[in-house]
Amino acid sequence: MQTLVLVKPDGVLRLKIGEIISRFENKGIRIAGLKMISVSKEMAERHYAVHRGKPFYDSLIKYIMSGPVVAMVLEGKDVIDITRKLVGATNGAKAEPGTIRGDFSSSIDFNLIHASDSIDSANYEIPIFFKESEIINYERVDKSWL
Ligand code: FUP
Repeated sequence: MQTLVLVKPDGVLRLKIGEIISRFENKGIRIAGLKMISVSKEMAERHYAVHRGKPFYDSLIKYIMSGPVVAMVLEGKDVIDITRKLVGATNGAKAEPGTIRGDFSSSIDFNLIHASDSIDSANYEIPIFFKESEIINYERVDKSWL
Protein backbone atom coordinates (compact mmCIF):
# COMPACT_ATOMS: atom_id res chain seq x y z
CA MET A 1 0.00 0.00 0.00
CA GLN A 2 1.19 3.53 -0.83
CA THR A 3 0.20 7.05 0.21
CA LEU A 4 1.07 10.57 -0.90
CA VAL A 5 2.49 13.00 1.66
CA LEU A 6 3.24 16.66 0.97
CA VAL A 7 5.22 18.87 3.33
CA LYS A 8 3.46 22.11 2.44
CA PRO A 9 5.25 25.47 1.99
CA ASP A 10 4.94 26.45 5.67
CA GLY A 11 6.56 23.14 6.69
CA VAL A 12 9.47 23.74 4.29
CA LEU A 13 9.95 27.43 5.15
CA ARG A 14 9.71 26.69 8.88
CA LEU A 15 12.49 24.09 8.50
CA LYS A 16 10.39 21.10 9.50
CA ILE A 17 11.28 18.81 6.57
CA GLY A 18 13.77 16.73 8.57
CA GLU A 19 11.55 16.51 11.65
CA ILE A 20 8.59 15.36 9.57
CA ILE A 21 10.52 12.79 7.53
CA SER A 22 12.07 11.44 10.76
CA ARG A 23 8.65 10.70 12.17
CA PHE A 24 7.81 8.46 9.22
CA GLU A 25 11.25 6.81 9.23
CA ASN A 26 11.09 6.21 12.99
CA LYS A 27 7.64 4.65 12.72
CA GLY A 28 8.97 2.07 10.25
CA ILE A 29 7.42 3.45 7.09
CA ARG A 30 9.44 3.09 3.88
CA ILE A 31 10.04 6.23 1.81
CA ALA A 32 9.56 5.09 -1.78
CA GLY A 33 9.66 8.50 -3.48
CA LEU A 34 10.95 11.91 -2.40
CA LYS A 35 11.49 15.29 -4.09
CA MET A 36 11.16 19.06 -3.71
CA ILE A 37 8.90 20.77 -6.20
CA SER A 38 7.10 23.99 -7.06
CA VAL A 39 3.45 23.05 -7.45
CA SER A 40 1.96 24.42 -10.69
CA LYS A 41 -1.59 25.77 -10.89
CA GLU A 42 -2.60 22.72 -12.90
CA MET A 43 -1.18 20.29 -10.29
CA ALA A 44 -2.78 22.26 -7.45
CA GLU A 45 -6.18 22.24 -9.13
CA ARG A 46 -5.97 18.51 -9.86
CA HIS A 47 -4.83 17.72 -6.32
CA TYR A 48 -7.58 19.79 -4.67
CA ALA A 49 -10.35 18.99 -7.20
CA VAL A 50 -12.60 17.60 -4.42
CA HIS A 51 -12.57 21.01 -2.71
CA ARG A 52 -13.51 23.02 -5.82
CA GLY A 53 -16.34 25.44 -5.04
CA LYS A 54 -15.73 25.42 -1.27
CA PRO A 55 -15.12 28.78 0.44
CA PHE A 56 -11.50 27.92 1.26
CA TYR A 57 -10.64 26.58 -2.22
CA ASP A 58 -8.89 29.68 -3.61
CA SER A 59 -6.73 30.18 -0.53
CA LEU A 60 -5.85 26.47 -0.54
CA ILE A 61 -4.58 26.72 -4.13
CA LYS A 62 -2.65 29.88 -3.31
CA TYR A 63 -1.11 28.30 -0.19
CA ILE A 64 0.17 25.13 -1.88
CA MET A 65 1.72 27.30 -4.66
CA SER A 66 3.23 29.84 -2.27
CA GLY A 67 6.62 28.12 -1.82
CA PRO A 68 8.48 24.83 -2.14
CA VAL A 69 6.73 21.56 -1.36
CA VAL A 70 8.41 18.28 -0.43
CA ALA A 71 6.48 15.41 -1.97
CA MET A 72 6.81 11.83 -0.76
CA VAL A 73 5.40 8.45 -1.58
CA LEU A 74 5.31 6.34 1.58
CA GLU A 75 4.84 2.60 1.47
CA GLY A 76 3.95 -0.14 3.90
CA LYS A 77 1.17 -2.18 5.48
CA ASP A 78 -1.70 0.09 6.62
CA VAL A 79 0.44 3.09 5.63
CA ILE A 80 -2.57 5.34 4.88
CA ASP A 81 -4.08 4.98 8.38
CA ILE A 82 -0.73 5.06 10.16
CA THR A 83 0.33 8.21 8.30
CA ARG A 84 -2.97 9.99 8.97
CA LYS A 85 -2.56 9.17 12.69
CA LEU A 86 0.95 10.65 12.71
CA VAL A 87 -0.30 13.74 10.85
CA GLY A 88 -3.24 14.46 13.18
CA ALA A 89 -6.51 16.35 12.77
CA THR A 90 -6.94 18.87 9.93
CA ASN A 91 -7.07 21.85 12.28
CA GLY A 92 -3.74 22.24 14.06
CA ALA A 93 -5.51 23.98 16.95
CA LYS A 94 -7.44 20.76 17.63
CA ALA A 95 -4.87 18.17 16.62
CA GLU A 96 -3.52 16.02 19.46
CA PRO A 97 -0.08 16.85 20.84
CA GLY A 98 2.36 14.23 19.57
CA THR A 99 0.97 14.44 16.05
CA ILE A 100 2.77 16.52 13.43
CA ARG A 101 -0.03 19.09 13.20
CA GLY A 102 -0.61 18.97 16.95
CA ASP A 103 3.03 19.77 17.61
CA PHE A 104 3.71 22.37 14.91
CA SER A 105 0.46 23.96 13.72
CA SER A 106 -2.15 26.02 15.52
CA SER A 107 -4.54 26.72 12.64
CA ILE A 108 -6.43 25.07 9.79
CA ASP A 109 -4.96 27.54 7.29
CA PHE A 110 -1.34 26.51 7.73
CA ASN A 111 -1.29 22.88 8.83
CA LEU A 112 2.11 21.89 7.38
CA ILE A 113 1.30 18.61 5.73
CA HIS A 114 -1.02 16.69 3.45
CA ALA A 115 -1.57 12.93 3.54
CA SER A 116 -3.95 10.91 1.35
CA ASP A 117 -7.09 9.90 3.25
CA SER A 118 -7.98 6.67 1.41
CA ILE A 119 -6.71 4.17 -1.16
CA ASP A 120 -8.76 5.93 -3.84
CA SER A 121 -7.26 9.32 -2.91
CA ALA A 122 -3.74 7.89 -2.90
CA ASN A 123 -4.28 6.31 -6.34
CA TYR A 124 -5.55 9.64 -7.64
CA GLU A 125 -2.94 11.86 -5.97
CA ILE A 126 0.34 9.94 -6.41
CA PRO A 127 0.43 10.21 -10.25
CA ILE A 128 -0.10 13.99 -10.02
CA PHE A 129 3.30 14.28 -8.34
CA PHE A 130 5.29 11.17 -9.32
CA LYS A 131 6.14 9.27 -12.47
CA GLU A 132 6.35 5.51 -11.97
CA SER A 133 10.13 5.65 -12.52
CA GLU A 134 10.46 8.03 -9.53
CA ILE A 135 9.05 5.46 -7.10
CA ILE A 136 11.88 3.22 -5.96
CA ASN A 137 11.69 -0.35 -4.73
CA TYR A 138 14.18 -1.28 -1.98
CA GLU A 139 14.10 -2.87 1.48
CA ARG A 140 14.75 -1.17 4.81
CA VAL A 141 17.50 -3.04 6.64
CA ASP A 142 15.23 -3.27 9.71
CA LYS A 143 12.33 -4.75 7.73
CA SER A 144 12.13 -7.96 9.78
CA TRP A 145 11.37 -6.00 12.99
CA LEU A 146 8.66 -3.78 11.54
P1 FUP B 1 -6.91 16.75 5.59
O1 FUP B 1 -7.33 15.48 4.92
O2 FUP B 1 -6.81 16.65 7.08
O3 FUP B 1 -5.66 17.36 4.97
O4 FUP B 1 -8.08 17.80 5.32
P2 FUP B 1 -9.04 18.03 4.07
O5 FUP B 1 -8.67 17.17 2.90
O6 FUP B 1 -10.45 17.99 4.56
O7 FUP B 1 -8.71 19.53 3.70
C1 FUP B 1 -7.62 19.86 2.89
C2 FUP B 1 -7.11 21.21 3.31
O8 FUP B 1 -8.14 22.18 3.17
C3 FUP B 1 -6.70 21.26 4.77
F1 FUP B 1 -5.41 20.94 4.90
C4 FUP B 1 -6.99 22.67 5.17
C5 FUP B 1 -8.05 23.12 4.20
N1 FUP B 1 -9.38 23.28 4.85
C6 FUP B 1 -9.76 24.53 5.25
O9 FUP B 1 -9.02 25.48 5.08
N2 FUP B 1 -11.00 24.66 5.81
C7 FUP B 1 -11.83 23.61 6.02
O10 FUP B 1 -12.94 23.78 6.55
C8 FUP B 1 -11.40 22.32 5.61
C9 FUP B 1 -10.17 22.19 5.03
